[in-house]
Amino acid sequence: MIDKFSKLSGGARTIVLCAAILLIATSVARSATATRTVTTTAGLVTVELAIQPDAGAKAFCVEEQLPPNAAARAISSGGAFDANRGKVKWGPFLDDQARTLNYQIISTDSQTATILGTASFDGTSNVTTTGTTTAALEPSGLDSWLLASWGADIFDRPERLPDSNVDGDDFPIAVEFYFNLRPDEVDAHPIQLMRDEGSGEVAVIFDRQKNPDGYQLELSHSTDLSAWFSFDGLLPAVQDIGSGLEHVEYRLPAGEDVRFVRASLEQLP
Ligand SMILES: [Ca+2]
Repeated sequence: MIDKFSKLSGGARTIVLCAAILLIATSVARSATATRTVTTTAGLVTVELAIQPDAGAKAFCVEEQLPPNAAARAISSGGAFDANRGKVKWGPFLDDQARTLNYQIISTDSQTATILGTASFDGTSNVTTTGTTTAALEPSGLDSWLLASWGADIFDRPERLPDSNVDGDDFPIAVEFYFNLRPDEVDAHPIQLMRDEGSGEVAVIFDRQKNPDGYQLELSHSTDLSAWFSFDGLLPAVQDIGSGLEHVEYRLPAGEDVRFVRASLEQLP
């Protein structure tokens, strides 16, 4: 083929030469890389992206496509989560500097998620992100519950804070989460007391999260609202009721006509 072209006119040779330059330019652009690493620590899934633009790149953007029922939090480097499209987006970065970008994934479901991503350089060269493309996701307590209750934009709103009380009932968000109440509707007290007419025992009954995310319930009982006694030593009957919840029933011994139960929720350090 080369011999054949060499016999053509000078103009034809010029065209061949331009084609060669274009091939070189394309080759250089493809040397840019985007590499994903996924790590899980204490149930928290963190994704890290190592982005290496070509020298001389003028601008680049990076995107990650998350699976359904998942959202990104703690996004570095000015990135943002587009809840409508399920995408994490960064940029444009107006230089050719290598960057490490990261975020955490919150999921409402147990799922093995596929994560796809690209880095786009100078608006023309798209590089598919390589490296780890799957992540084992599990519901992770309060954040997963917030995501399921309100959607991904909750992480940008003050209502997510444990002490906030959006619906004006007696229960801040941490309590609504622990007992799986409705965060935007007024709830009745989640702990019920029922006297067993046969044995005279008082049942203390409630549903709660199986994964309370560091929150711990302290219960005490009284007959006169003055002297309070811990539930320590009382062994509850616990039943898995699905959806990440369990049904709990304590029994207070018979012998008292009046019972009061006091509950407080604390977050372990
Ligand atoms: Ca409520």
